[in-house]
This record gives sequence, C-alpha cells and structure tokens, in this order.
Amino acid sequence: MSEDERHRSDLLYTLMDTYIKNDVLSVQESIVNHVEYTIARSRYHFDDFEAYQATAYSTRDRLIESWNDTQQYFHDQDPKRVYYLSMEFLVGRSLLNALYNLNLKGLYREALEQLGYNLEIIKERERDAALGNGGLGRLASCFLDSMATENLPAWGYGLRYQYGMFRQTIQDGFQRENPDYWLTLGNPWEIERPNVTYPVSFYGHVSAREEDGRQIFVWNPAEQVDAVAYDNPIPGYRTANTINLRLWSAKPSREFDLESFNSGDYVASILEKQNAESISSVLYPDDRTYKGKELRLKQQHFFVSATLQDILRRYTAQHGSLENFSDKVALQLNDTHPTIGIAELMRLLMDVYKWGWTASWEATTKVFSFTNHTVLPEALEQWPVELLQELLPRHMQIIYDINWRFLQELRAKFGNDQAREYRMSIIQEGDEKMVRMAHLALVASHTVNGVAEIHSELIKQTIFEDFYEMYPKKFQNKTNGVTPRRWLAFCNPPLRNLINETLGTDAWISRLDLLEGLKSHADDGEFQSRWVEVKQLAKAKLAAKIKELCGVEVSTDALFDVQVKRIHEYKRQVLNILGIIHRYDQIRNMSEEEKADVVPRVCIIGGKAAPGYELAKRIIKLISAVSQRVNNDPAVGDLLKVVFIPDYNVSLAEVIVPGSELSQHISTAGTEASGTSNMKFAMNGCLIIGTMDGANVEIAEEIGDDNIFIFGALAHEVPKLRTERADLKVDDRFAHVVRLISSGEFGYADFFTPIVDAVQGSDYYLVANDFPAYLRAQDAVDRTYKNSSIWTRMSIMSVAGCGKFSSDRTIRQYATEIWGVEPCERPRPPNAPEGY
Ligand code: 475
Repeated sequence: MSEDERHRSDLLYTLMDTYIKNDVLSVQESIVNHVEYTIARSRYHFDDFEAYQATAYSTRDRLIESWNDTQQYFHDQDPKRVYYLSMEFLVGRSLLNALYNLNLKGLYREALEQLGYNLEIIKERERDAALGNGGLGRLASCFLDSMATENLPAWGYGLRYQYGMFRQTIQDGFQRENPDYWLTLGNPWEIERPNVTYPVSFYGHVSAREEDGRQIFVWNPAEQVDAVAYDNPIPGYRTANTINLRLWSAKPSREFDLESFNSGDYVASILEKQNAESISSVLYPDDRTYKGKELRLKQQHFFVSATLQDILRRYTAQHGSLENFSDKVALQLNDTHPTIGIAELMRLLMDVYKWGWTASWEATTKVFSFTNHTVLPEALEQWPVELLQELLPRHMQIIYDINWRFLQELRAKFGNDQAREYRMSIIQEGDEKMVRMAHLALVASHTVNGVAEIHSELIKQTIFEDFYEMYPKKFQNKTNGVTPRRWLAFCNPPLRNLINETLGTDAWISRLDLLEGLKSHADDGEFQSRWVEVKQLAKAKLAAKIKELCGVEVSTDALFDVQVKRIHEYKRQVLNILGIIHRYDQIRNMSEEEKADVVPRVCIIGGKAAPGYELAKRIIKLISAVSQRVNNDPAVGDLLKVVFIPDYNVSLAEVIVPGSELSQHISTAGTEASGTSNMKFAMNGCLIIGTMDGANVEIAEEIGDDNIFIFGALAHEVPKLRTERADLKVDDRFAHVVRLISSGEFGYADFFTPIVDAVQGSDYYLVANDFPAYLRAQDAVDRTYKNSSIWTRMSIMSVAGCGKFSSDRTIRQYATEIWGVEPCERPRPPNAPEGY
C-alpha cells in the first residue's frame, strides 16, 4: 500500500466508524435523512408509509455494510461455497426480521417512538414479497435464514418476478385472482446491480467444426436477452454474517439485433425488444403442472444460465481459471425446476471453456445435488423434445448425449432389458417425445433427497424405484425444518418472552433443542396459566384479523381450529368441510341441554387454488357456502363459526399460526411430502390433528404420540384400499353429509357435483374411508379441550419437542452430508458497538 492509499484507507475507516452508530439520535438522523434525501419527502411531514420506507432504507444501510464485509471475508477465506438454486423464494416481509436479526429492534422502536411513529404500525405497511407458491418457496426462504445464521458461505439464486403470487379475493364465495404488482411503490430491500449483467440466449441453430482434431459445436442463437442482478441481503441471527439472495430480472439486450435497428423500422424494433422483460415478469401460480408452457421453460433457462455464468465468472475472477471448480462449489437444485442447468453447465464447460466431455461431466456430476418435493406423478416435470429442440437446440443435443451414455451404463449393469430402458430413459418415447427432467436430475446429481423420512422412503419404492436400484448410494433424507426466528421468536413475542423467562435464556432461538427444558414445567399449574394467557393474547389478535378480513365476530372462548395451505384434493380440505357439515348437522338437531355440552369451535380455512384447478376452486366455494349457512343459523350461535380467510400468505400466517389451538394436516397418507406449517403450528403450542403422512410422523415421534391426534389409513394400506374402495360400504354419517350437499342444503348443488362425485366414485384420496376415523379423532379433540390442564400440557409438550424442526438442523445436515461446506464466520469488528 502506498502512502496515499494508506491515508485514504484510514480516512474511509474513520468515516465509516462515525457513520453507523447505535444510539437513538443517530438512528433518527439516519431515518430522517432517508425521508428527505432518498424518498424526497419533507422531514416535517411524512406519513406511516413514508416512515416505513425511510426506516427500511436506514436498516438497509446496516445490511449493506454487513453484506459487503461478509462477502469480502468469504473472498479472503475462500472456502467451498454452496449455491441454492430455486425458482421460488416466498420471503414475506423483511423489516422486522432484519431489525431482530441485527439486534436493533429495541433501538429502532424507541427512535421511531420519539419521532411520533409506532414500529408495530408502520411495519404493517410493507408488502409481502410473494415470489413463491407455497411450501417449496417458503422452505427456500427458511433455508436462507438458516444458512446465514449458521454462517455458511452460501448464496441463494432466483428470479425477480414483477408479479408475485396472485392476490386472492373472494367474491360471492368464489375465488378471484388479482395481479400482485408488488414493486409499484419500490422495494427498499434490493440493490440493483446494472453492472452485473449477462446475456442469455434462445432459439437458433447449432453448427459444428473441427478444432485441433476435436469437434467443436457452436450455438448460433436467434434471440438474446440480458439478465440483470438484484441483490437482497439476508442477515443471520446474531451473527455478523449477511449472505446474498441474487434475483435476476430480464431486460432487453444491449447488443443484439443492432442490424434490425438500422434496417428501417426503428420503433417496431424497440417494441419487439420490450418483450424480453416478460421472461421474468410473472410467477406461475401453479404448484402442480404447467404443461408445455414455453415461457416457463424460458424462465428456467434464463434463471440457470445467468446464475451459472455468474458463478463461473466470479470463480475465474478469483482463481484465474476453473481449476478445482468442482471441489469448491456445490449447487443445490430445489426440485427439478432448475434442472436445465445441468445441460447449461455442460455447454458452458465444453463450448465456452473448451473442456472435453469427460472432464465436463465429472465436474457437473460432482457439483449438482437435487431435492424432490413431491410423489405425485403428475407433478414430475416433462418438456416436449420438440419445444426444447427449438428453444435450446444445443441443450437438447447435450441431453441426448447424456442419455446415450446413461443407457450404455444401464446396459452394462442390467444387460439388455428394454422395459427398464423404456422406463428409465431421460427421453420418454411416444407420440410426443418428452424429456423427463427428474431423470436428468437423477443421472447428473451426486445426491437426491426427499424432505421427510417417510417421503424419502416412498420415492425409493415408487417414482424413483429403478433409479434407487441403480444408484442406491445417491439417495438421502433431509427432513424439512422452519426458521424458529420468523415462526416463533418474532411472530409470537408473548410466547418468546415466557420461554425466555422460564429457561432463563434466549439461546434456544438459534439452538432449538434447548426447548426441551420446558418439559419439566409441563405440569406446573402456575406456568400452565401463563401459557394459557399467552395463547389468549394471540387468539385475540387472530380474532381481530378475522373480523377485519371476513367481517365475522368470533368468540375467543371457542376452540380455534385451522387448516391453511394450498387447496388440493390430496390435502383433503374436503374431509375438513364434510366434518364441519356433520358437526353443524348435529348441533342444529340438539336440545338446549345437549348444546350446553358442546365445545364451541371456530373453523378457519384459508389457501389459494391454482387458477386452472377447477375442482379446487369449487372446494373454496363449498367452504364459503357452508360458512354462510352456519354463521347465520340462529340455532348454532357461537357453538360453531366457519370462516374462509382470503389471500393466505406469509404475513397472515404470522398472525394465524400463533393464534391457533388445533391445526389440520390431514392429507391421504403417502401424498404430502413433508409439510412445514405443521412444524410452525406445533412450535407455537398448537395441537395437531393429522394422518401418518409427511413430517407428521416425525412430529409424533418427537413430541410423543399422546400429544397429537393421529388418525386414518397408513401409507402402506393406501394402494390396497384404493382398489377395494368401490366395494366397501360407506359410513352412514358420511352418506348423510354428502347428501346434504347434493340435495342443495348449501345451494349450488350442481356446481358441487364434481366434488361429490370425486368422494363417492373412485375416491382416490380415501375421504370416505378415513371419515369415521377423522370424526373419532375430532371427538377426542373435544374431550381433551374440556380439560384445560391436559390440553395445556399437550401444548407445552409440543413446543418442548420441536427442536428437531428448526431449519438450522436441516441446513447443518445438508452442509455436512451433501454439500461438504463449512461455516465461515466473519469476526465481529473490534470496535463493534454493544449488542451488535
Ligand atoms: C410439498 N411446489 C410439501 C414442501 O418441501 C413440502 C411445484 C411446482 C411448481 C411450483 N411449485 C411447486 C411444490 O411442489 C411444493 O410446494 N411442494 C411442497 O414442498 C417443502 O413440505 O409437502 O407439497
């Protein structure tokens, strides 16, 4: 360092040190500066929304500082890195999460209060970042939080959709979809990086030529768009590390097509280029299928191509070449959505970096691993060969080459077994040839994992049976988890405080196993009454939300019974609503004396139906119709209320989860890969009624099966039950309830016919079969609820047994058992202020 440089560096350090200070006045200065200079409002007049914006920008300053220093530290230490590739991140709000993680919440609350603003109020002005559909996208966000907290040298990569998950409104009981143009009023949490831009190509043709005795393929694309990076800092909890979520946005290419501009129609050329932006503009709101949607495939390629170019560029910039790349990088595929990245990495290594096939394949198979999130066969991604061929001709060629070598390997191992080849080939033969993305992912990944024990076993026996036989060592389990920060400590302060006080520490927030310490208090009467008080506070908040959103007044003395999740036949909202109808029918036929014995219930249902999923939309209408009827029946009163909460999303879940007492996870056994909201509810002292499916199995194991209401057919019984269904007699109560629907008791009888047919005919999801057991389990719920001390004990035991379901545990397992990456914790700056 020269004398001048040293002087400059000293000066910069001094400036920074005096910049971010942790006293109330400095925070106020920072907020007011942002009011005046960033959002350009007057510091004398700014409303709650502007106060939110300025507070967000002020918080962002801290995040950027931590982000920069963390990235510099990673660079200097140069550890193996992991990149989490996901088409979805269901982030939710960021303000409170960031303030809590940075340990600045108290300071900001006070600073704002003195300025006349209430943090609890202004935080509500933030729009959710809803860049995901449901479980898979929210899991990715929980993982980022845990990767930051566990100090892993990790980044997330995804897409910056301009339209997030649609906003659901309910009109006359029907779902309506409204666009979620969430960026309208700006997004303080992102940093645009116009200088981090990559070209992404599509269409065109492939030519070949000889070079040094080797055949070289050249892809001459016909369309090119630019991918621009937007960085979203992800702070860890009580660590100096802040990691990055890099999202790509499509922009018209700067260079391509210049000729068309010079060839005459300037305006038409500009308009055509504008189309480029549509690639990243909308999140597909379907969590099952998107058959043949060209734009979806374009999105996938756009995403992985930009991501891989970025990873390779940063690697070579630091190391001078790609040497040791596969020892220093791990790439996790969140489902098959980014699988085209396998062909793209092969292409980049071979065509751009001029590696041979063998070296390229060795590196590719060493870096990729893949997570499966579903056993439903219709959700397995396939793309028509014809479409891939047209859109990505070079990739199609590479996929054929991979498949050719794979089939050779298959023959070497199993001899000539045509049926097996037909089943396992990456290309599905038939009228329309298809590329099976899961098979490509399985062949090229060193590891594949399911997301709960039962699910990881099932994929070995069903959809991936052949692959398990061929590559048994590739298969692993990584039971999902959720971040205990957002889903307990931050969304439920009264419970957090009670736990802190009881355990004498808040260390459990990043070491969730410590919750076990609550077990010894489970029978303590005084502790129990405080526990009940905490739950009542959360119920009151939820009741107010219900009033605000549904206009229905509910009593907080009733049992709050909840089912919130995407609407799907396999998740069996139908079983829930049939149970509700049964309950309603019983109550309205009771004497006053009998009524005195009923446990009052509020049944809360929420969730979105994919816009093209007709039956799911009918189920929403049925729930609304039942709620109309029940809530207005004077014979029922407060004994039963049914509400459908519109637009279920992350922020609503943060109110619903703490306020619930019973949560339903009642999928047909063997269909729900894991479920993650079950973990959130259990963590907040909500009891679970559920089937032996997904993570319920492990929750029962951890909290004890006497602390959960389990019912229904087991996964191994399901196939046989399905074949016998038609011959079995159905329960009279079931027949009666179904008849009420089809006879028009709730109106719209014709409209509900497909629902009735589905459970009366083949009943693929075994609703009729499980109905009696479900009612028995619900009876047990009522009986237990009457004994507050037993119920509360179960609630405490649920929380105490939840340690396993922290995503910190999940991430540590991924890190050691799949990625081979180690923590890289940035030391706290020596002059860091108290509490930093
Ligand atoms: C499972 N989403 C849960 C959760 O592992 C599990 C599919 C296609 C396109 C867009 N989104 C999807 C899913 O498949 C999904 O959300 N799966 C869920 O993943 C996390 O807990 O059981 O259904």
